[in-house]
Amino acid sequence: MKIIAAKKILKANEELAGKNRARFNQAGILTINMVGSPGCGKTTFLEALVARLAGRAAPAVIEGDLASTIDAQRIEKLGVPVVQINTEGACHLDASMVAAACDSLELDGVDLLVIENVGNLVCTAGFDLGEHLRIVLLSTSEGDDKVAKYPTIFQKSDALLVTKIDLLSHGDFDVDRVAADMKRLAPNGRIFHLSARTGEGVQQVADWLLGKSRRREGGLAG
Ligand SMILES: Nc1nc2c(ncn2[C@@H]2O[C@H](COP(=O)(O)OP(=O)(O)OP(=O)(O)O)[C@@H](O)[C@H]2O)c(=O)[nH]1
Ligand SMILES: [Mg+2]
Repeated sequence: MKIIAAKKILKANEELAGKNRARFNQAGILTINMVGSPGCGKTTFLEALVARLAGRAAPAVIEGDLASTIDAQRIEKLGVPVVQINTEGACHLDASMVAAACDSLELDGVDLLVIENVGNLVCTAGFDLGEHLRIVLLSTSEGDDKVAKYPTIFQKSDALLVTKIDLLSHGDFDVDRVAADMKRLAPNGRIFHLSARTGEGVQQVADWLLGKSRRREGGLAG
């Protein structure tokens, strides 16, 4: 019987992720790995973000889901280049899937590549895709204990987007508790509060990403 150690698989993924990152660096593309539970608002945020990038940066999107092209269709409607990855059961994207998706995306002229990972707060934490930034979304309807209960993904993220803040008055979500837990796990992580429904807070995230993107164009890509 052959046994392949998980460590080996992770090492192979790391190597491929490094190749992806080198490819993005060479093309001057800022790449974002967007993670969060099913339904936390990833695609809706992305739709709102695309509207705020208009005329300022050219985005492209890779959508990851177990099945269906529902999210890719939503992005395609906005006129943004998009590829859908169907993992057929796998609970996260990996670097080889992203490399394959990039081969079928026209990346010339793209400034910002957003990868919407499979909805999952656990498995997505272990797999580098070759991104420059990892952004984790947590919606106010999921509960304010989630950062403490699923620490790894938050620890490994550059920013936390607390989404659906328009629902705050309908529940007991404590934004201060979440911010304190995030600060403890990722002291340098940025925290944004937004509602893709009302648009509140989306511009701040767009400006932050554009700032990062411009720095890459300025030759700081590494
Ligand atoms: N009230 C409110 N609802 C939102 C907001 N953003 C998203 N939703 C709703 O939340 C549901 C899920 O949103 P999606 O954007 O599809 O979530 P997702 O994270 O992309 O879901 P998966 O791709 O399946 O993991 C939809 O019914 C959205 O309309 C928001 O800011 N406020
Ligand atoms: Mg989605």
